[in-house]
This record gives sequence, structure tokens and C-alpha cells, in this order.
Amino acid sequence: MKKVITYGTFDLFHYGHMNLLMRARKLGDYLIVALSTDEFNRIKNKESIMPYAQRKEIIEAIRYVDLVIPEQNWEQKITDIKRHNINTFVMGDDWQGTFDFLKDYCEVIYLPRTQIISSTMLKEAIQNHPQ
Ligand code: C2G
Repeated sequence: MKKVITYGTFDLFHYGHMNLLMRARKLGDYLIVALSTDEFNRIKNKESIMPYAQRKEIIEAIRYVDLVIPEQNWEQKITDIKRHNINTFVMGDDWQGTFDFLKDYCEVIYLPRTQIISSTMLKEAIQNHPQ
């Protein structure tokens, strides 16, 4: 079984996220999403609108996802890859090159980001149009 892993916050889940997860899943037979915890988001200087519990429920509901685990720090990737016998690590290409050190442990693939949509845009739209 070819196992794939990807990491992210997936706040305000949108088409770009889905498109990443769909393509990642098609690279193997099993997809794990390491979902950034609220605490790790603070370390990433990335405040998410939706708390971890809600973001986790959404990701678990996506047909392409087989397992969601918490992403708590920058250092856990090698451990995750070993523990889960990962064959392929996938990220959007805004991270191009950042995780090449993982090539010692598994295949590393960066996929083109989906244009025109981002959590930042959605967040600004929400903040600029309070109901
Ligand atoms: N993404 C995409 N297209 C978009 C928006 C996001 O392909 N329009 C991808 C990103 O490249 C990433 C994934 O969707 O691979 C999740 O996006 P974020 O939640 O923004 O992830 P990020 O905060 O970059 O977290 O350790 C890695 C970090 O946790 C990555």
C-alpha cells in the first residue's frame, strides 16, 4: 500500500485545499493529513478562524483523506514518515524546496497551488463584510 502524507492548517476549507488533497490521494492508496493544531498555528504566526476540532471534522469528512493526525511542531515530519511508513510527502509548491531534506526518507512532491483562492482572501472577505 502506497501511503501519502501532507501537512497544513486547512482553515476555511476551500477548493484549493480539496484540489490538493485530491491530487495527493491519487499519488497513492492512503492519505494522512497532519493538521496544524491551534498552538502550532501560533508558532507559524498563522491565526486560523476555525479551531482545530472543527478543521479536523471537515478534513475527516473529505473522501480523499484516510487519517488525520495533529501537526504540533516543525520537527515531527521525519518521525511521522517513519511511524506511518510513508512513501510520499506532498505539499503545495509555495513550499517548493523547503522539505527536500525529507528525500532521504521518502518521495517529496510539490504540487502547483490552486490559483485565485486562499484562506487569506476568505478571511479578508469575512472581515471586510461583517454581517
Ligand atoms: N494550497 C493550495 N492551493 C491554495 C491554497 C492552499 O494548493 N489555493 C495548499 C498549500 O500549498 C498546502 C495545503 O493546501 O499544501 C494547505 O494549505 P495551508 O493550510 O495554507 O498550509 P500551510 O499553512 O502552508 O501549512 O508543515 C507545513 C505547514 O503546516 C503547511
